[in-house]
Amino acid sequence: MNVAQNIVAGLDRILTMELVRVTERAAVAAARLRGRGDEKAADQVAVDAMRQELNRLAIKGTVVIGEGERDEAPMLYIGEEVGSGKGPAVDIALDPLEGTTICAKNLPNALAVIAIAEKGSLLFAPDVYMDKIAIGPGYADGVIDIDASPAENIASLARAKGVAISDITTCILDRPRHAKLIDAVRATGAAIRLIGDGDVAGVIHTTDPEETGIDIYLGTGGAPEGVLAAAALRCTGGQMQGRLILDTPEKVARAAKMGISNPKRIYHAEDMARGDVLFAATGVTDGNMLAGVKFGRNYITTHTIVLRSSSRTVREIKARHQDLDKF
Ligand code: VTB
Repeated sequence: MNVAQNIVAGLDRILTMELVRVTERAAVAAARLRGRGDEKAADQVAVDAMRQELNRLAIKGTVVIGEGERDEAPMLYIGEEVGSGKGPAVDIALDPLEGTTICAKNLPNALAVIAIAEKGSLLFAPDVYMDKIAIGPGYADGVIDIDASPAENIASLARAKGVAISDITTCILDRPRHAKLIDAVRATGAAIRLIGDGDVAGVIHTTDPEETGIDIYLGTGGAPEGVLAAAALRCTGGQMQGRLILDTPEKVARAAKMGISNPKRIYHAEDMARGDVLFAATGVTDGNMLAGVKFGRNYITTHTIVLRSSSRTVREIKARHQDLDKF
């Protein structure tokens, strides 16, 4: 493939490797504060590290999903311009530490995450809740439906997978708001993996059930995390539907300001992350898919997954960093 074809296909694939450096660096910074009970500090170091590395990339990037509105987040706020400014214009969705509480408690599946897409391709989602449902690749369209009951979705997935309902494992955030959902899933006989935080990982885990043990993600989590998960699913295959929960006039107005005219719209993964998308996630704590950062005497080890939608390539990169000063 020559350079011209490479660019026609979407984003320059060289950026794939560059993104790995970005999440590796954020993950290493956060991992130094694993298990210290200080969520804010862990998040802050991850943000600083990610921003530094991001600003070395040859892109003209705009943060679309970031640390918050400009007035509430000094760095990596929504609308912040990042990158060297010399390169393609891209949208960026990021979460330098997805699962701050998980990291502070040193529990599984904290990640440093980033997605980039061509300018105007990522959903500009307000920081509200999103109702989500996701399954992995290899199923016909229509196997899941956000408007169907949990029992219907689980039965439909079991049929499509050719297994008993009791062989299906769902992933749900452990929150009081999910009490009814949890009861409904338990009544089907399916298993539930309750997670404390980290629904980006929860959704991604559906893409490799044999490795992770998760077949379907259900429930309500952050909308920004929904866009990040959708970006990953665009690359791995799989199906996701999400609907913003705009349950007050204030939220409807906030969403409208961000260009969302239909508050009840159902977004599929391809509506949240369009065109060519690159996605990278590095494990901060050990998880079902990615190992956490390991600090050795002479080197640091990181484990990253990096994905590209136009080629559907899934790469896992285990890096041994011997120049410890670079962090
Ligand atoms: C999830 C999860 C995040 O927020 O989206 C969740 O992925 C949703 O909000 O790790 P609540 O915590 O209010 O339920 C996090 O837990 C934290 O950002």
